[in-house]
Amino acid sequence: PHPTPWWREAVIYQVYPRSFADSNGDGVGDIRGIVGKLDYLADLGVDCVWLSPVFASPNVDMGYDVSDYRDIMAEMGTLEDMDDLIKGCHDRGMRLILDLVVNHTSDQHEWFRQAVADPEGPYGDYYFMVDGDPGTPPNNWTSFFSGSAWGWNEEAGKWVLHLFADGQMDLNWESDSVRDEVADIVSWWMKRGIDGFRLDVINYISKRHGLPDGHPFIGKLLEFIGVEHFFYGPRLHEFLRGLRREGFTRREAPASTPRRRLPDGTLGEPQGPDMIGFMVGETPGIGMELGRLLSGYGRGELDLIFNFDVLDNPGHVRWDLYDYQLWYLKRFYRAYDKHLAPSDWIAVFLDNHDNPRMLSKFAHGKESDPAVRTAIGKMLATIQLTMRGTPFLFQGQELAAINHAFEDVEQLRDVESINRHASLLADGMDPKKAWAQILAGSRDHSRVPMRWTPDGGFSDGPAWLAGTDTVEGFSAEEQVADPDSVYSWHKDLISLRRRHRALTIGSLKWVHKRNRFYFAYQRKLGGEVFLIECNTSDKRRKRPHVAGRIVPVMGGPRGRWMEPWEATVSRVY
Ligand code: TEU
Ligand code: CA
Repeated sequence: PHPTPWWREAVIYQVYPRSFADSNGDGVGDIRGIVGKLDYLADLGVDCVWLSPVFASPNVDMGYDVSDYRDIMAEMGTLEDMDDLIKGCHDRGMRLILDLVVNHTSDQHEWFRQAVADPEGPYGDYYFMVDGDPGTPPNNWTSFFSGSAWGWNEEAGKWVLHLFADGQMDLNWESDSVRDEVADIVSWWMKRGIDGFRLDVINYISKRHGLPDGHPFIGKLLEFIGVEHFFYGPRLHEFLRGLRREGFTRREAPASTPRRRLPDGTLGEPQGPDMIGFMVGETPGIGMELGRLLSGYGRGELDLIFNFDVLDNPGHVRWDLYDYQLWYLKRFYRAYDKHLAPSDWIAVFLDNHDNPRMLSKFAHGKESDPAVRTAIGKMLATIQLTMRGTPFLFQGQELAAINHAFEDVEQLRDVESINRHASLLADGMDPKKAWAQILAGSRDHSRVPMRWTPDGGFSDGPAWLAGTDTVEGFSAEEQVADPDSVYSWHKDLISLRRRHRALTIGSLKWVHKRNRFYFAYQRKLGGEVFLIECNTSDKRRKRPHVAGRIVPVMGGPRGRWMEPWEATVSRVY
């Protein structure tokens, strides 16, 4: 039998560095700021930290447009700071993974500059540069950030493909040199001590040969034209296997390795390096079946993928203002459970930097009530931290962070929101309606600065993105001090997981599986059985009967009635 890979038992915490902690008062979060909060993360009990991009970047898309993969963004610090961060994580028993954005580079990247300066030269095939008439793009593909996916480049006198913003140029993975460069970047960071990467839109890297027009009907369904030609391209599996083999497989010893964290939370000796860096793929639109092919155990591709189907009810997109029906969450995880082989594993996430807060989606307008906020915050934590899979928390979830009441597009900083708003208006949409859409779906909701103290505490200066929660009791300082807070609930659950592997690698069996509101299952390993029970509705409901002697561990007592959004974790004897 194979040993369980570390990431199957880990709790991973996503940091959005720009909004986490600012060490020098310029309003932009930085690496020193994160170093200063490592004890906070270690106390919470997370096993691995994932940083959204910190590489050199002109920040057209907040770091998802990289101009140098071997350097740190000026306002975030230096490579030395990064080395301190790696070591600081490892010394506390945490791993550190970075964000690899290699479907595209910034137009400021040296490769792109060389490519446009000399399209016949060595960098000429690094991008999709196509001859044509400046009035007609090579195909009908649209950009995820509005308009055509093609931009006319004056210098090269060619069209260049960008699936995202104007300055995010798609790399041509058909070029052997591109694949070698990416593998070298990964090895370089792995040697510095990084434990793996989250791979940005990694399922988009192989484009159908000839770049044919997208089908207009599919385009209408998906809202973007051309997706069927690159969301699962012909050479995707081959490229992923190559990257794992050439980049993620260690050939050199890393500069540092994480200390082992023991079940009681104390630290042991440093561990030997992982032979293969961890790979979690961001894979929009991939679904369960294709997701299995990309991340199946032993396939030599990705370790995990993110399946975004959980984020919205069927028939809705994130720009719709609607009440998310929580029964769908149960259906989603049950479907997964039915589809998966015992060797499969999933990433369990609810929030990230690309979405409004799920807590707000679930609260149906009631999240301003602190009791509702706390109840839903604990319930979501319970599901996320006891479901069979690897939980990915996003910063602020442990504080029950909610959406921010932005008042005007001028307050937003995200290129997607800003472009979309402009394009809706240009299409003649009523301004009120356009703003309602943006307010429902803007990625900036999750990007407002972390609230460390009641007054903010993120920075001594004005933050790059305004919007601090002001509700009493929900800053990190207050939450840490309160044993009944959402933060403490997270911390207790994480500690419980570490002491009882039934909650991580144990089997999962649904209880009353057809009940729409009773989200309940047992986790079992050897003789140990846990029962997790959540009432995912906003009404009191009678607790269904479960056999056995049931002793609450968290959230008891188990009354005859379950309160709205109540969650309990019990032992079953
Ligand atoms: O996101 C890719 C992605 O497809 C979406 O989730 C994205 O937010 C967009 O709204 C599509 O409609 C990744 C990153 O997570 C995101 O922050 C980047 O902007 C994007 O790739 C480009 O690198
Ligand atoms: Ca700063």
